[in-house]
Amino acid sequence: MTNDFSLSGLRVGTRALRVTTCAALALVVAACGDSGGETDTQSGTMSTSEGSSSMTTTAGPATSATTAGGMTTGGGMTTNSTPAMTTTETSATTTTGGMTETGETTGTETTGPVIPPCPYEPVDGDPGIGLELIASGFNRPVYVTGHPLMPDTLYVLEQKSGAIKILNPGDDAPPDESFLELNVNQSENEMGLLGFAFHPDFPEDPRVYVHYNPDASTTLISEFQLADPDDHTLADPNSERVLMQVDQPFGNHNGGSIEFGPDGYLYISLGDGGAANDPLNSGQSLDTLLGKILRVGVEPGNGGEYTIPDDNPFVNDPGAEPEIWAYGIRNAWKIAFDPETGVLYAGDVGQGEWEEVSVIEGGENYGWNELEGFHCFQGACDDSAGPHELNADNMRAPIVEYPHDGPGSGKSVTGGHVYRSCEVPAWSGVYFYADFVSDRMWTLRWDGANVTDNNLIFDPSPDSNPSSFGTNAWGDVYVTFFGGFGGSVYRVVPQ
Ligand SMILES: [Ca+2]
Ligand SMILES: [Ca+2]
Repeated sequence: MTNDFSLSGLRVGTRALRVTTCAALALVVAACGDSGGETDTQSGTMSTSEGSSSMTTTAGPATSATTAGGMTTGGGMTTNSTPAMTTTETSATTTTGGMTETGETTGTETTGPVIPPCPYEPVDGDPGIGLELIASGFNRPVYVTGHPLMPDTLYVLEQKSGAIKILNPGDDAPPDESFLELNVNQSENEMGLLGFAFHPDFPEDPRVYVHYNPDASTTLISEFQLADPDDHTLADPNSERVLMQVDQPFGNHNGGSIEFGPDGYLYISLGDGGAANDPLNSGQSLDTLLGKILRVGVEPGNGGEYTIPDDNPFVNDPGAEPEIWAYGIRNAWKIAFDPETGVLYAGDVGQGEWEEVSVIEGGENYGWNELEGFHCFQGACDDSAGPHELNADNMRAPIVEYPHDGPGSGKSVTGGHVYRSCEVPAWSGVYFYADFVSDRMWTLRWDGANVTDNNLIFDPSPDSNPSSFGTNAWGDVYVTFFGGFGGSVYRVVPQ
């Protein structure tokens, strides 16, 4: 295998390699989201289970929904009752970034936790978009997110090692040690460790959540505790509490994201279960958790390991699973909230012709397997709905799509994240997304009613197989690539 990674167009930045133009990588890694036409050799009947059999359909928010995953990028400061961190940041009494307050205890009042001020000098205007290499050498990185109080301390998931690696500021490679290491399925390309979220009150509440496949027929949503509440570098591997177990009828289309919403509930993306054409009709069936976005409270309650929000859209429908938030999903393996607006984006991988990004709203039907993108899938339908409009069958169209062939094409969308960093105010609200197979990357703007911008920004990206986007409390956007020379993590930067 020749590695013809070109150094032209690269320059060394203060921290790491900064890529300012598109360099080509020839190495191709097997697709994760998949393209059309695949069939699984597995067979068997689908049987989802809702985790604890004693789950009930009541209870309110399980978490104090003061923040969405710690993303207080709008300048909001949380004022939890006890300081959660005693790192050097807590000694600051004033800041210039407008994002933090003192973490000191004064009299009987305490404030905290403390997020360091956004460290960047804001860039005027609308600069070019660059990607700064932070670190490489990861084994199939599938997600990156910042520690809620230490935004430039990054937690990176490796799909097949099942490990979560912590990148400290300045690190350019993953450490040997892991924050957590799970035993995950090795045989199925799309399975493994897929999703991760800090509790919204982390680290004061020292719990984290993972979405993974321990074997070829199972998805688990589990909670782990820190081994020591004052040590953010290690989770206790023996502290697993399984919230939800879902049977997987096929090896692919497992979804994979978990994200806390601004309401403090955990949102879970599950694919249609797998194979071609959604043979079990999971997307359009409300009696299965497959092919859905779910919404649950993470505290045990009413005899189960999680709770159902009272205002979930199908709680009063006896034929529907009450966890369902939205349906008609094929394989939205990446979903993300805009931390400022609360808009939920999903990149839903298509089968043979169209890739889409949708804005997810409670109770809505996103079309699969009757729609692929804006188009009818195998048979007649109403394909006249415009972006985010409903068709005649009350199916919600995506906000954008792109084809599998031709200019600007791709074969497996990697849903992105929204930029809210102080570094480039002009980019605030921009959603970055990519294609895992064609390595193209785009930005779009959604104003709540219309896509006001949709631009191809890298053709191709500086590394191969963009596998996920992530963010931190400063609102930076990071990208992970499977890569040709060891998986990598980049940060979106002005150039
Ligand atoms: Ca599956
Ligand atoms: Ca759709």
